[in-house]
Amino acid sequence: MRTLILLTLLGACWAQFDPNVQSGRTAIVHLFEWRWADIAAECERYLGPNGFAGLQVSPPNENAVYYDPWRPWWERYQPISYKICTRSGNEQEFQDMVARCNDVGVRVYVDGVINHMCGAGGPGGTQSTCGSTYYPGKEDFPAVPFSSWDFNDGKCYTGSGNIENYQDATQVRNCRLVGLLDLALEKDYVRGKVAEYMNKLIGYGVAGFRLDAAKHMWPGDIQAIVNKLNNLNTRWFSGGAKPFIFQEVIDLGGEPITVNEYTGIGRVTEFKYGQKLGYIIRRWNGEKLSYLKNWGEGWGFMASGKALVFVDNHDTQRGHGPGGASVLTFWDSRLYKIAIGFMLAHPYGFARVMSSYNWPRDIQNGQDKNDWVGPPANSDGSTKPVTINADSTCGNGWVCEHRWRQIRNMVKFRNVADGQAFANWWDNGSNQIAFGRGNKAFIVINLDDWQLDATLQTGLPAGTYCDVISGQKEGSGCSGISVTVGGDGKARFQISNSAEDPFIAIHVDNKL
Ligand code: QV4
Ligand code: CA
Repeated sequence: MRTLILLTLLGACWAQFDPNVQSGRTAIVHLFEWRWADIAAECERYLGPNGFAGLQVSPPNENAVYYDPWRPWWERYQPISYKICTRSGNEQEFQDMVARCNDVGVRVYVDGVINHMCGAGGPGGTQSTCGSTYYPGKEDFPAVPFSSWDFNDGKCYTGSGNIENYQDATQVRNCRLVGLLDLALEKDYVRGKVAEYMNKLIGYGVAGFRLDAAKHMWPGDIQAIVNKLNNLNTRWFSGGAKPFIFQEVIDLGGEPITVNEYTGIGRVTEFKYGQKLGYIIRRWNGEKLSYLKNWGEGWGFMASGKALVFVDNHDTQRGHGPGGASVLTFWDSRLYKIAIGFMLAHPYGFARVMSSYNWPRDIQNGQDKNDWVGPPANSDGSTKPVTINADSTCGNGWVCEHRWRQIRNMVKFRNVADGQAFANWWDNGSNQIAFGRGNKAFIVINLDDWQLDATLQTGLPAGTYCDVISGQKEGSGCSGISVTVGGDGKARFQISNSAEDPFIAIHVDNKL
């Protein structure tokens, strides 16, 4: 009996690390700023059929509306209430999306902005996505309701009331992040309002949450809120399943707050991953691909089972937050595909792919003047739908990296490799590398300035395999390169350094 209770408790604790995905699905996509109606359609027509495990949505709760600059994406990180009412859609559309995605095996994770409300200098009045009235100067949000009692001012000792020094953990938690009104999350009333909002979403069928600005919340406060969360909706999840939690803590070293304070609560974003991978793939600072041999914990990252990994996110792709200079994005598409390919082939962490919209990037002295530009929108500010072109790419300004053949096929590669050990590493001491996943999958990358020509142990059964980067299996043949694996598991690979995609990936589901 005692063991049973212990096991149950352990199960409950561990559950926050479990993404609650359908078995055989392993990677999620951030559909940044997408409308709920478009996401519902994307689940049914693309994400479900192509093996995506889930998706992260932009914050669904009511936010401040800004006209100067005009409808920036970052207004969604300035909550006004917990009504489900944004440019992405209303509550009914949100519910419909979650149900339709779950029905095709695709999970929904909500970006939870619970550290703060809008900026102290926010517009106020009824300038909000649902028309709720608010008074930032008085810290009054009647639609929740929150009043000045519910904010942290009394506990912040900086002159400006803002976070001024990241070396001081107390002000990072108790002061305002870029002027955003900081909630007093130690108050049971505030915790209750936040949990009520999250539980409403859990009721609709969401599978978990990204916790925005987790570094700016005390771990004990986060734990107390998580303890108030309901189990997942049993229409789609097994009884007792807990919401998946991944916390946004940017720990690149050098600050007193580290990810270790948060890994007991749930997963944590591993920001070193995209930063360091950027350095390697760009070959900056003398980095080489061969150094990827011990990628993961060997590089000082948190334990694999605690990590949420990504190449870029909505901040780092436009210079918000620290550490973005080396980060690869769709703007560097050739190297980006390699970075995503590597991430999806490698077993470390739970992986998230980015899906962006285009904006008129304007870099001056290393800073993008247009880093604020919001999603493709009509003149009334409404977000434009994601249209699908005949060649299956997206229109209306949506980039849809997750639909790029190389990326979509590597999501499938990760599913096939799920649970298989990192195996058969090879490198040339420079920028040519290869590795496999058990006897299921194998990838070879050439970023040297010369051709790769090597006969390598793949670990795969003998046969002819279709490369899933240059094409895939179609009917009884390959639309791209084919690779012949001999009875000894070896295959010869030739990759030109000038190829648009200088990498090859094969797996048992694309064997002829
Ligand atoms: C301005 C002035 C302040 C002044 C304030 C007065 O700059 O000095 O005190 O007005 O009201 C926007 C503006 C910012 C403005 C602020 C408040 O850019 O200039 O302050 O609003 O009105 C996003 C954007 C921010 C944006 C914020 C809210 O990145 O630029 O601020 O949304 O709209 C750290 C954190 C980490 C964070 C990262 C970016 O540790 O948690 O910075 N990442 C997350 C999200 C991110 C989001 C937030 C946190 C805040 O991923 O997208 O910030 O929710 O590393
Ligand atoms: Ca705080």
